[in-house]
Amino acid sequence: MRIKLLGLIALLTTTTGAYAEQVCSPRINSVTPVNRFEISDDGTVRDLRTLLLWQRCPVGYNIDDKGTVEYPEDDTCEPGEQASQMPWVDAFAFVDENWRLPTVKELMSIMEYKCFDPAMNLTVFPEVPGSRFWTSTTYLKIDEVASVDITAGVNVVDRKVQAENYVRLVRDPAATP
Ligand SMILES: [Ca+2]
Repeated sequence: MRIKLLGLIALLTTTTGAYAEQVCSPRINSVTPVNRFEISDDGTVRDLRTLLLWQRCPVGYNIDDKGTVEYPEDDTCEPGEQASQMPWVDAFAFVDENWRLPTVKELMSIMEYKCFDPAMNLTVFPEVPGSRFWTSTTYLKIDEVASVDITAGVNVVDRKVQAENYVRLVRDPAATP
């Protein structure tokens, strides 16, 4: 047990690099297998369980399918011109009549608990260097918002103005033609 714990500490302390190595447990069943999703060639993905439509990359990144639309395993999120990590208020510049910030419950619904760093299916949602994503879920304390740290797939609390997090937009099924 002690050795396992030390191993975990070593793992946590060595994952400060931009692209850390994702670790997945073969003993835990995947909750976000690829077949739960319908990946489109426009950078969006439909979650067939919740019917929500997600952007595969955060705001500020563009999907690169590497010329193989039918093979999502090699897809990456490439940084574009826009800033990608921003204060909570700035996220609303990317919201329109269709795309919005997810609630904390919605964002937690695409976490993959089989994996750590990040706790996400990287075929469906390609990796980016940071780990915290904004949600639309606010608290009674006026300057605090729920965000999700995808390293372990946990709900955390961030300050609206001081923190700079990623934005992954979501769209309701009814808003999709
Ligand atoms: Ca591809």
